[in-house]
Amino acid sequence: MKIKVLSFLILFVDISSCSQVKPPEPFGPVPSERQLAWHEMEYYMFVHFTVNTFTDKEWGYGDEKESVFNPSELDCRQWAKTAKEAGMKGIIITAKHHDGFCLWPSEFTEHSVKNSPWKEGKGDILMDLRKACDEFGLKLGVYLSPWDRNSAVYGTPAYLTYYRDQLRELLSNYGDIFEVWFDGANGGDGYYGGARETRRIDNKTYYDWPNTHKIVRELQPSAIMFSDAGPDVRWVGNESGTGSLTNWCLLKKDEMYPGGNFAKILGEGHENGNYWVPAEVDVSIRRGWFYHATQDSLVRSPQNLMELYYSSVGRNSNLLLNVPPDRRGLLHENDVRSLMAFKELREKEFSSELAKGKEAVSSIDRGKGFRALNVNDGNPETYWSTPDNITSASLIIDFGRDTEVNRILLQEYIRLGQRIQEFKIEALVDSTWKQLIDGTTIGYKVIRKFPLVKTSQIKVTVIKSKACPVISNIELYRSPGN
Ligand code: FUL
Repeated sequence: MKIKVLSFLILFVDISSCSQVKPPEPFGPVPSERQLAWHEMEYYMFVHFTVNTFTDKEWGYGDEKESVFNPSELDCRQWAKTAKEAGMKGIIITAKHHDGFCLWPSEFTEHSVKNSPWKEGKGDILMDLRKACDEFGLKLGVYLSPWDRNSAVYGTPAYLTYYRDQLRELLSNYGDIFEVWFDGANGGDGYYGGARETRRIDNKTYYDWPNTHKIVRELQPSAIMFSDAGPDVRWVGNESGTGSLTNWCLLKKDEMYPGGNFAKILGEGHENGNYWVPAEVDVSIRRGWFYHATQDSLVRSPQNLMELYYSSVGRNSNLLLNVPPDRRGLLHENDVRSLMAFKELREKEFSSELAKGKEAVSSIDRGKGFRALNVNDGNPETYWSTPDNITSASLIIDFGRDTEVNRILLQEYIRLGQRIQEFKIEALVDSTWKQLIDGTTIGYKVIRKFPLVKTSQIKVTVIKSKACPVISNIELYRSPGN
C-alpha cells in the first residue's frame, strides 16, 4: 500500500514537473561566473601609492631613487579596515605604476621596496595588504602598469619577458587575486635605464596581449582582467566617475585594444557586441590619483560621492574609488571621514524599501515560475518573464495605499543576457499615469532618481527588448535626498 502511494506521488511530481514552463533561452553574450562574481562586488577601493607619493608627482619619470620611498607609519590594516567599514568589497593596488617602482620585492628588478629604507628593505606591501584583506574579508586586485619608464629594455621584446615574469610573481605569491588591472597609458618619454629618451610602441602589437592574458587565466582562473578593451571588464572611457545612461555590457572587443582611441564607444558599449565586457568606473576621491598634501582640502564630499554612486553603480557599472595613502602610508583623515559619511548617507538613502512583498501584477507573464511576484520576492535567482515572442510588457507594483516614493532600482537576470533597450516608469496620480522616467538599458543594475511622488501604484513598462524581458528585481525607495 505504502509503495502504491509513493509511486502515485512520484508520478504526480513527474507530471507536474512536465507541465513546468521552460525558462527563456539565453540571448546573445552572457557573463562568465567570474564576471557575475565581479558584478556583485559593485564598490571597491583603488590604492595609488608609489615613489610619486614622496615626489609629489602623478607620473614618475622612472629615475626616482628607491631611497625616496619611506612611509613613516605604513599600515595596510588601516586601508583595509577603512575599505571594509566604508562598505567596499575589495582593494586594487598599484603594485607597479608607470615609474616602474615595485611595491613588492620583485626578483626581476632592483627598483623596488627591497632597496628602500622602508623596513630596511625587508618589507613587502603586497604581502601586508594580502594579510589585511584576509583579516577584513576583502578581495585583492593588482595594477601592473604595462608602461615602465624605469626599465632599460622597455620597447624591446625583452621587456615582455620582464613584464610577464613580474605578473607571474604577483599572481603566484599573494593568494587569490580578483582583478588584474591593465592600464592603457603609454606616454613615450622616460628614464629607461639612463637612456632618458622617448620610446614609442605600437599599442596594437607590442604587448602581445593574448599571451599575457593566458598567464592570468592559468595562474588565477577566477580573476577578471580590466583594460580599455577588456577582455573581461572595460574602462568606462572617462576618469570623472560618469557611467553612461545607456550602458550595454556588450562589446565588439576584437576591434579594440588597450590604449586605443575608443573613449566614446566605451561608455555605451556596443548594443550588438559579441562579448560580455561590462564597464568599470574608476575615479579618485581627490583631484590626483596619488596623494598631494595640497589636495587635503579638496577631498570629495559625502554628497559628491553619493552622486558618483548614482552615476556608476546606478548606471550598470562598478565603482572603483581611488583613495591614495599619504606619506605616512595611511589614508588621510579627511578621506576617511568623507568615506564614512558617504556610507551613512547611502544607508539612509536606501533604508526604506517599499516594494518587497507588495502585490505585483503584469500585463502578461510566461507562466508558472515566471510571474510578476518574482521581482519583489528578495530572491535574485527568480525573475518575471514573458512568452518568447513578447518583447513589450508592463508590470505594476501596487502599494495598496498612497505612498511617497522617489527612487527605483531595477535588475535584469543577466545570466540570460542583457535584453532591454527601452523602458519607462510611471506612477498612478489622480487616476492617470504620470511618467517619471524614460530609460534605455538596465543590465545588472540601474538606480534612478525621480522627484518625490505620492502614488498607490508604480508601473514599469518594457517598451523595447531584444528578446522577452527577464527582470529579477525591482526595488522602490522613499529617500531623504532630492
Ligand atoms: C591612468 C594612469 O595614467 C593614471 O596615472 C592612473 O593610474 C589611472 C587610473 O590610469 O591611465
